[in-house]
Amino acid sequence: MGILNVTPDSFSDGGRYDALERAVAHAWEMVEEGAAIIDIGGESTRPGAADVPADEELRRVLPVLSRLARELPVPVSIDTRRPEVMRRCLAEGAGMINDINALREPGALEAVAGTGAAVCLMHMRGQPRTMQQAPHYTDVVAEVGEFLRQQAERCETAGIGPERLVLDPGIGFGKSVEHNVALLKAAPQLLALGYPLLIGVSRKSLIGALLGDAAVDNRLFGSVGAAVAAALAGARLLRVHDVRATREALQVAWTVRARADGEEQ
Ligand code: 8Y7
Repeated sequence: MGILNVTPDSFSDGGRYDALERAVAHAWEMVEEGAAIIDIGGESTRPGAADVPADEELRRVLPVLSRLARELPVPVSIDTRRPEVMRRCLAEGAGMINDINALREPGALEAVAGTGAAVCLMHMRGQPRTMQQAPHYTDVVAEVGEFLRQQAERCETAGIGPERLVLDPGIGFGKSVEHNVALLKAAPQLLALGYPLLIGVSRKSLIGALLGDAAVDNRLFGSVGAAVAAALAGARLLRVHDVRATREALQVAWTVRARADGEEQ
């Protein structure tokens, strides 16, 4: 899953892909590099980010979506928490909703249920503005797993079948470095819930911390390492900025693993 930020304040792209043509070109580039899904986001959800009103989010996302949904050979995902944005984007051809709030906003479940769209349910403790202020868990893996199980059940009850669901422990969303590492190691427990797993670690502060305070521009190799580790642990989808680097690393790691296991490639 290639990340396409259309936020003026996105921390790692610096708003460079804000303009429509550049966003479309960047999406195509990621597809040519091997992305199987493009995830468009119009609200910055980095720690400390301010809320964006729905009309502003739509103003950023819709023009890019309407081009990409028609042009791209792969599905387009919309990274949003807002039911109104979900509805408009699903009507415009989005194939997936990536919700860091796991469809908890009133109306979000209903916005998605009657469509055929896929949904990524992500765990987040607190809200982006404050979530990194001393997050506490007694057993982070059990608590995140239980949250995801409940939200998936809520979706299935509303008619969103398991084939439409993806779960994500939400690396960096209300978690310390230790919590994040524990969750990355816990892929087998999370997979036991019976849904595919999505992991997003690309350029995150976790990578910076594990490398000893590496700046955003120096997190590529660490991000690729984390993506490969997550995939080998069982993650099916990886949300990344650097598609080519990740895809090539995965291609080699996967081939070696398959051969080592004596499986077909
Ligand atoms: C994630 C995400 C972000 C993630 C899913 C960033 C929108 C922060 N992170 N969605 N979104 N999983 N599903 O650094 O980890 O990209 S925003």
